[in-house]
Amino acid sequence: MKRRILCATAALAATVGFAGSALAQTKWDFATAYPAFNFHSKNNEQFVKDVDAATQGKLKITPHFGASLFKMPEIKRAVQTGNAQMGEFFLVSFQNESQIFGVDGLPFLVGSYDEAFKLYQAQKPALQKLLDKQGQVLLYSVAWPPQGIYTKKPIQSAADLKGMKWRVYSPTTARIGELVGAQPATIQEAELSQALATGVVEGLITSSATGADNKLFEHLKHYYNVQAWIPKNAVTVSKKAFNALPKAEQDAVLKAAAAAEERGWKESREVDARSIATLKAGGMSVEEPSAQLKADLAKVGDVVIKEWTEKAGAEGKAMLDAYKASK
Ligand code: PCA
Repeated sequence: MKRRILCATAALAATVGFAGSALAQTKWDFATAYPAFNFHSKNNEQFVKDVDAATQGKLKITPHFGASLFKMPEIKRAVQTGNAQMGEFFLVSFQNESQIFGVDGLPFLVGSYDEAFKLYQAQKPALQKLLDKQGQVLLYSVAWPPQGIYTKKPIQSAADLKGMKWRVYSPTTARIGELVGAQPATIQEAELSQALATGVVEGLITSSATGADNKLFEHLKHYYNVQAWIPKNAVTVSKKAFNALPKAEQDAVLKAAAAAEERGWKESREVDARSIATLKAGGMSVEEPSAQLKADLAKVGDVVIKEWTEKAGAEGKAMLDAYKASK
């Protein structure tokens, strides 16, 4: 009888031991700013699933969509300070911190996804270094579709943008607004629908995807496919959180991140075509910009690039040179 009790105790200890190791689970919060149905969000969700599968559930990442944990401008700092272990943010909106974040928001520097990817490769070493200094590891970075102009009223030239309530998301979009005499106002995507409904916005530059996600056709009637630039989101993890993982889990994260980057860029291209169809179906007039508008925007673009290059110094120049050499 005594032996039996001992055996039972040993079995119980083994069970507890096993449960203990099953509980040795790391939990991360992943703060994002875009709705769950957005293509970046879906890509992030797949990343989370891949990590879960590859680590047999030992690393559980909880994605928080739609700026529900932190607003987009706060996400980067949240990862930096460890308030969220992972985050996704829009790089160009942090250009005031460093010009390196803004290179993919420069007008008409790239003319296609292939060029945007080359620009990313030229930016990447400096970007990784900068994020590392800020206590983060860059996991992946995925492009939004090319940026076009949405307006309430039709526009033929930059002069038609004068006085327009102009939603901006970065120092460059604010500067463009200033140069054309519009009235720039910073509004996050999460607040865009409300800003449109209350008439705070009459025009903006963003992607077909964001236009479709937010049903911009309910308030704005014109989309000009100007393909001004192809900006990116970055997904980062706190260096401290990453370094605390066992090597096998670190490898699983990096492998899933590489897959997410590849999948995301592919999806971005496809989403552009789908979103333009959605805009049309919603009653939006999708147009090519007039020759005058193109010429006006090219001029504004030159000013913006010149100003950026002056501020970005040797590091910026090296980045542009590396990009041009890779083209
Ligand atoms: N959509 C986001 C960032 C770029 C884009 O296409 C936005 O408008 O905020």
